[in-house]
Amino acid sequence: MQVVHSERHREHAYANEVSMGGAVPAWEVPERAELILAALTADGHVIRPPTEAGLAPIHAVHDPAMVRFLETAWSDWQAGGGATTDPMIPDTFLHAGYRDGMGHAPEPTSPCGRMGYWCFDTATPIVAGTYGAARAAVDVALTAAQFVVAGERATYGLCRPPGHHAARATFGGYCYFNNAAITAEWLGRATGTRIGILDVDFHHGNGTQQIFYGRPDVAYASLHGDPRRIYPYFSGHADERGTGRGEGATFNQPLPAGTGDADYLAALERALDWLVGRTDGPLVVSLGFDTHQHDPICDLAVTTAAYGDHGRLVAGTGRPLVILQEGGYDLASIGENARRWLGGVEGRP
Ligand code: SP5
Ligand code: ZN
Repeated sequence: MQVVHSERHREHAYANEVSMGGAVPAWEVPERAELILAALTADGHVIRPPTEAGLAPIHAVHDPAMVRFLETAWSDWQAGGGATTDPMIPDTFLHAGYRDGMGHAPEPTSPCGRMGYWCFDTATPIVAGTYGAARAAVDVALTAAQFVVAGERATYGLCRPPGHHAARATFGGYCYFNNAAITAEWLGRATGTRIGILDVDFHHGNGTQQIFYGRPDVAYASLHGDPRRIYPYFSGHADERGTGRGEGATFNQPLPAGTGDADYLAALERALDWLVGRTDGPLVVSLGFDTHQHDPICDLAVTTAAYGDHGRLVAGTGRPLVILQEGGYDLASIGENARRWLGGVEGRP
């Protein structure tokens, strides 16, 4: 299958993220994408560079002021005397309760203030190459989507950084632009169909859900670790089903710790049935391998062999597929997991 990849992801690299107030080694590292690329190249997939899509498809989904912040954050930080090569990580956040009953806060002018205004966690640093890599990841996703519009049955975008935690006007969770949401929005306009998004990253795709929560034309289905115990904690409960005209167009399946292959596959079948019943166009897949049994920051128990079954099942819907990389942090298995998943889509053992 056509695999779209950009080397620009390498410019987005930092040593640490902050977890419960302390620096820990970063999990979302360039090697993740390099290992997937090597495995897919060895498996005979055709690797393509992205074409540049520009800002319009990003502005169709994200607040242009947040896009502007991401573009200028690093240079403003440097110009303002930050004068350090340390990654930018916020220390003060716009919590929902802060301005309860007081209306909207204006965007601050200082780099630290702006960081906390737009970013919602301490695991999503900005470095010099972050914006370029995030733009390239969007181009990767949209180029994969263009192949599907041109008639390919399935394409894979090796997006890095990932995207599904980025909402209309806030970013976090290793994500800056929501590659899957931008792609779904673009595909809906290009095809005039109702698009489905299947999110099988281990974490709830809070950003994707938020972007389409009030809309009937894009259906969102997610399987994920139960937010009562798992990041991002504040969304993904089973009773979140959309709102207004979007009522019923969101499907959430929280999963217990230790969920293994049989239970995961059964949940995946239910999510696919639901999506096929509510859409008539391509499916965008937010694909994470952090459901794997050896993932270092997650707690499910999916095996490498089972990812072939996942790909086969998703392809069995008969829908065109735009498959986009999200998370997955076990470097020992990530390449083989990707090879199996895409092999399953192509009906290979
Ligand atoms: C795209 C994606 O997979 N984003 C995930 C972001 C998770 N970020 C922080 C996770 C904090 C996990 N703390 C785990 C403690 C494990 N002992
Ligand atoms: Zn994840």
